[in-house]
Amino acid sequence: MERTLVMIKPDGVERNLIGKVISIFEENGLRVVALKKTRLSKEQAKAFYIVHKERPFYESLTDYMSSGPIVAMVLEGENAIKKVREIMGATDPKEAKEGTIRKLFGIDKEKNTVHGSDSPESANKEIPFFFSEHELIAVD
Ligand code: IDP
Ligand code: MG
Repeated sequence: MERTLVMIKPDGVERNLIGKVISIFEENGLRVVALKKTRLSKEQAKAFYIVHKERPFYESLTDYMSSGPIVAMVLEGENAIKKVREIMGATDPKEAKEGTIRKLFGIDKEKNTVHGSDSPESANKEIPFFFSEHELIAVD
């Protein structure tokens, strides 16, 4: 079993897609072990995306990610990290496969509705960014 950090980004929350997005993950066998709605400050968004600090989209991305509420969750399942990335689809919704969350709901390459950890190392940093150990309720 593996755990990964997922966010529903401000464009998804704003368009009332929380339930639809979580349903897609659940239908694919992933289980929710932690869940919260919150809002990132600009500083928190910059910290979360620090690996992208040299990229041209860093300022815009962190403005956007702090522009409205998000939903953060930890999902668990076999190969959860890779599975979530497949279910989300490519970063740019125009390039995402049919049926993926970003193809279904993404607006553009920035406002692409969901985030998912890209590796075990990322998940190990991103999960504690939002959740303390006692908030992670193991699936039985
Ligand atoms: P990922 O979310 O598919 O892993 P990354 O390359 O890690 O994609 O980029 C992180 C986030 O930064 C993306 O999900 C998207 O919101 C934003 N982003 C990535 N590339 C661009 C771009 O070229 N223009 C605008 N925003 C971008
Ligand atoms: Mg990434």
